[in-house]
Amino acid sequence: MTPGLFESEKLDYSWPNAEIQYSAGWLGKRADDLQTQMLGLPWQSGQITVYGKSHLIPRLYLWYGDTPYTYSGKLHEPCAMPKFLLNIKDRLQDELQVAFNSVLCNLYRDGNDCVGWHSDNEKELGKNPVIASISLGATRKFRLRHTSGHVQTREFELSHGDLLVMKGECQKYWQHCVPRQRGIRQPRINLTFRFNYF
Ligand SMILES: O=C(O)CCC(=O)C(=O)O
Repeated sequence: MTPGLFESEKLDYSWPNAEIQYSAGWLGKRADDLQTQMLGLPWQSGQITVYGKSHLIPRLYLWYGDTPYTYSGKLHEPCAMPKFLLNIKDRLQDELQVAFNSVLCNLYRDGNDCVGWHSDNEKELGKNPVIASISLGATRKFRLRHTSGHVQTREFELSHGDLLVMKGECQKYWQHCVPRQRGIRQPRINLTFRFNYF
């Protein structure tokens, strides 16, 4: 039986106007094959400039979508999603009743790879975007903090096959990150489906 969305293990953390929905093992048995398919894709590395100095982004990434997308200072042309990602997108759209037209994929090669505090608040994502995030491979921490004073925080351990959805004013009032966890030797893949207006 395919697990229903948020059916068995549902955790909803609601803050005024910002909501996180978490579904453990949402992908079910599909997770293993999807991980293998994702690892076979042509992952890219990128650079960021901080205080005038160029650094390698500490993870690999891929972009698929119907629109162009600027990531790490580089314009990515529209690029059709492989069929196996279109299938995941369709399932998300059905279950969440939200349209997605793109996916940003991250490959954390091991616990040294990470993403720092940020919000997905690019203009192209529109007001209050719904971001559906799927995890594969190694379990990693996913932290959130409120932008005002960073006092309110929340932490999830995201594991193979899990789905976490950020919606409402999450991107306006909250930041998220995947911190370094140096003991982790296994890769983790993250897929964040979104609607990009460009
Ligand atoms: O890897 C994750 O769970 C989060 C990725 C992320 O924050 C992003 O791509 O903006």
